[in-house]
Amino acid sequence: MSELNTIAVKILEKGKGILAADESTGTMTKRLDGVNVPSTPENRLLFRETLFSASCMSECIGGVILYDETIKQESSKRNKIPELILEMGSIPGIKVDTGAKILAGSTNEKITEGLDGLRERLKEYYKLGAKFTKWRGVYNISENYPSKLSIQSNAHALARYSALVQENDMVPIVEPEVLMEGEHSANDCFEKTSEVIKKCFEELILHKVDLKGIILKPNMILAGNKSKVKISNKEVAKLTLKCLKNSVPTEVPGIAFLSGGQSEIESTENLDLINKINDTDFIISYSYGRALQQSALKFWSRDIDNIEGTQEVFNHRAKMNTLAAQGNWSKDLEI
Ligand code: 5MM
Repeated sequence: MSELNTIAVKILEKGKGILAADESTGTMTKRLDGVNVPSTPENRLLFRETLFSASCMSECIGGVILYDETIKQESSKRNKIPELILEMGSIPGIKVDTGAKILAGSTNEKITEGLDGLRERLKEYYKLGAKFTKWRGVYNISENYPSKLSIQSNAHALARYSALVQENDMVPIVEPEVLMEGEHSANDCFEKTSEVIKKCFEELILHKVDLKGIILKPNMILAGNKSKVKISNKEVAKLTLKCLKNSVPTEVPGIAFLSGGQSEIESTENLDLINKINDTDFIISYSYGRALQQSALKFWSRDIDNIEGTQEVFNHRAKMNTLAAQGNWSKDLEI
């Protein structure tokens, strides 16, 4: 087993998943505004340190994706955040893209940037303790989208990013996110997501990326949030697994879903149903941002000094998702 494969498997072993705490300052400010907490570097750190010191970190959270600001911050005990994460039994990672910008040639779509100077930034993050990285491409579905141009250019960027990350001895998380916003059907989502993922792997192979040393972070197959026709959770699980079986090479060790705007319970339930029918060798787990943090953030905002109470809320959510990643969750475990 290669070293990168060992890291990828370790992050997702035994039902563990990933905490996506890599909100850029703009996004984190929106989240904090939403609960009336001022978005200062101190408050952003306090909330995140509260999560990173919770007991679920050792049993449930195999890896944490950090943002540039956080990886360089010091915890209240004066150790660096990546050290705190390691001490808690988890693995630190870092978001390395610099955001999605308007794609020239297709003004309604986006291309993720951040390749310029990436090799140098990766070396710095490696020294700071990162063992894995993340890059997210975004695609929207409507009559003419995603365009071939957006599918091709984002896949190319994801592959160039992945090759550079592996060159620097870290595991790339490859995140092509087909957004839930829109009127499209689950079938449209199935077709577009399959096309997007297949193109990503075509480019990853062309760029000689070792597929055993990556983690794929896709969306689940869902009907658009404005679609009149919804499908059942069982149907979501079936279509999602079918899409992965058709488009992901078997060498890939692990798949960790994004939650993409689903509620906490819905993303847990869908993950559980997928694992209940998982007949592949892929480890299928979670890499949730909102679906792991929402309740904890709400609780914390009422009293930002209530560390233990906030951790309890976070521990519960992480535990539920770790059960779901093993197909062992049921609704009556929710409190
Ligand atoms: C945590 O949010 C990440 C994006 O932050 P920016 O938009 O500020 O760059 C995002 O990539 C996240 O990691 C994934 O979308 C998964 O998060 P959700 O909330 O969809 O599970």
